[in-house]
Amino acid sequence: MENGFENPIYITRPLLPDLHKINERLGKIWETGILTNMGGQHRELEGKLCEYLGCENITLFNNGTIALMAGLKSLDIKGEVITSPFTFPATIQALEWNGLKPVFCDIDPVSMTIDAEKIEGLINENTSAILGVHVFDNICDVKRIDGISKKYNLKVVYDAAHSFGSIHNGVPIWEYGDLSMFSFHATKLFNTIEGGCIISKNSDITDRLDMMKSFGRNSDVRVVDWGINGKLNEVQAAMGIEVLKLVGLEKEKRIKVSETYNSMLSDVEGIRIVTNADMNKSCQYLVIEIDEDRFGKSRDMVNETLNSGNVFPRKYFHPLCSDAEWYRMDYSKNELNHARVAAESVLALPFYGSLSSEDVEKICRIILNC
Ligand code: T4K
Repeated sequence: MENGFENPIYITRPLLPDLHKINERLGKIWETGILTNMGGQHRELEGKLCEYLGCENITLFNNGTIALMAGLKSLDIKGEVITSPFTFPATIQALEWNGLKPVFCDIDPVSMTIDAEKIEGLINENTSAILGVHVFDNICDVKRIDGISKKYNLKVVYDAAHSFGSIHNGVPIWEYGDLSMFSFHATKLFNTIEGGCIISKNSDITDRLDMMKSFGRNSDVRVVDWGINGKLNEVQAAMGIEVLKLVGLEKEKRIKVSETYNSMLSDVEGIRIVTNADMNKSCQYLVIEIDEDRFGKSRDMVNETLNSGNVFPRKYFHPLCSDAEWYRMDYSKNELNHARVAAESVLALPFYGSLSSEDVEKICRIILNC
């Protein structure tokens, strides 16, 4: 099938360890009878992740959304939080569950992260924090955001759901801001099926989160803080330990896949590759931006043509969070021009290590001939 594939090609394929290795770990879990509540697998994964990510403090969670909710709660912030509308709904929902008002800021048209130049204009006496999203592992303007936060005494939280293991300016990405959230969802480079974590340089924050994720109880099981059930269970942790061993090789393979996409698409008029892949990046997504006027076809047309060839990219992130029924009345269309353009023109293409160069070339030919 020159114009398509027999079997569907999705945006990603989760990293799956050898089933025997998982069974061995399941055997250990069965022997102990400890299925959750921070058992041996959980402790082992915490240690392995600290080693891999170069951090000392980590709190594991049952998913990235709950991690972000708890992370925001741990900072005791109130009022308004300036954030990006160009993100997955979870970013905004984590604010809402904390009773915090999202104030949407436009994005930089190149990186597609929050436009740091426009943040100051949105600050008022109710502003308590900035919530940046390292969207597609394009890193926010962390230095400038740091400067703004110091000037106005604001907290800084990063939604680093897409940035597992990313190094920026020679330092791990979690070193920026008060805390960062990473997602371990099945669709992420590193997965625990569902899962996530908060990393902070400040051990007071991670100690507090360790309590908060377990009903706000201290070691005497007295409730002494805000609480929720945010625990990662032993089976998820076992999965994580085995998946982590595969991450390095998977990144190398994804870099090769990205080179093939680059060779086919980077010089095409009207197509821009928004992401980049190297060993310092998470290699999470491969996203293109399509300029309809210059390419001659819209993002939606390209998407439909790919779908008819059994290829299923994703329009991450469309519609904008600010355009969801829930929020839209507060925001006029003009304020978020770059974000609106991005939402109409991006396409996250299939991107995973086992995608062959022949398949990538075929996907690119479908795009080019559409
Ligand atoms: N912040 C940001 C910026 C995020 O992007 C996310 C999540 C979060 C916060 C919240 O983190 P978590 O609470 O999820 O840890 C997917 C993921 O579910 C979501 O984690 C992710 N971002 C988002 C960008 O993508 P959907 O609704 O697009 O997923 P779905 O089910 O359509 O999957 C996409 C494709 O992946 C499928 O077409 C096939 C493939 N797939 C999917 C699953 C679930 C598999 O091959 N295997 C699987 O198990 O949200």
